[in-house]
Amino acid sequence: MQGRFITIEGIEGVGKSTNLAFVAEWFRQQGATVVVTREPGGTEIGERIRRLILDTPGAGLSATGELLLMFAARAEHLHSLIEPALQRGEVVICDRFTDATFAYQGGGRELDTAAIATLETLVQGSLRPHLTLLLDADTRLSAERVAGRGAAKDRFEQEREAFFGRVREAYLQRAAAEPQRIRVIDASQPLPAVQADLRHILEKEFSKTNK
Ligand code: Z5A
Repeated sequence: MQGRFITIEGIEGVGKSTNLAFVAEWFRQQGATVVVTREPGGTEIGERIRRLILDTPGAGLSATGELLLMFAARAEHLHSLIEPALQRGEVVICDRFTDATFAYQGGGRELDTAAIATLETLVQGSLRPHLTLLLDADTRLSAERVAGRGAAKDRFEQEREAFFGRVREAYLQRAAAEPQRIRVIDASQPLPAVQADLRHILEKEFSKTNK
């Protein structure tokens, strides 16, 4: 199988981590070498930037500072992990990528999306995910799932419902603009139904007979 770049997106608690493992296992069963990673993070520098972003109290980090840190982490991630793995022909599955920047910093923080697009080109050149799996659920359900985990809240999880409403809307607008790349999955369904939808998409896009 050729190098493939798959990203998983959605608002908090929709099941990205849960389903990332499912998607990775599906590719392994196809005989692929799989690299699982996340953003912000994925490299030593990226994980340090992640802690800076998620743990710094709200007033301590401006929206523009947050945006630039996301792309700084991404530049390191692409350079030292994602691009080399794709060049080796591996499948990279990433928990969030630049669609999250358009959704959170563009939609949620209301920063200029044209500026985000400029940074995207600067950092990534023409590299874009081959497939993006957007897990979609309403903000109340996602907040319930996050609360159900009982862990301490990071900077984003402390945001209000309206913030996540804008984030969700920005994701859905991106999916409507790029339906071939971004596939929307109803994440409010029971997990077996979510995974049946994921399997269906993966089989259509990547199963051995389709290569
Ligand atoms: N961020 C940004 O602003 N800009 C960017 O460019 C990037 C990121 C890249 C960290 O992301 C933050 O960074 C993120 C946006 C910002 N903040 N927020 N919000 P993260 O991915 O690490 O954080 P997260 O979105 O909060 O992820 P999460 O909390 O790990 O959620 P998840 O991975 O989507 O969900 P989960 O842990 O798999 O599932 C949540 C619970 O629901 C869990 O108990 C599951 O067992 C349960 N679950 C999952 N699916 C189901 C179904 N179908 N039915 C019932 N229960 C389910």
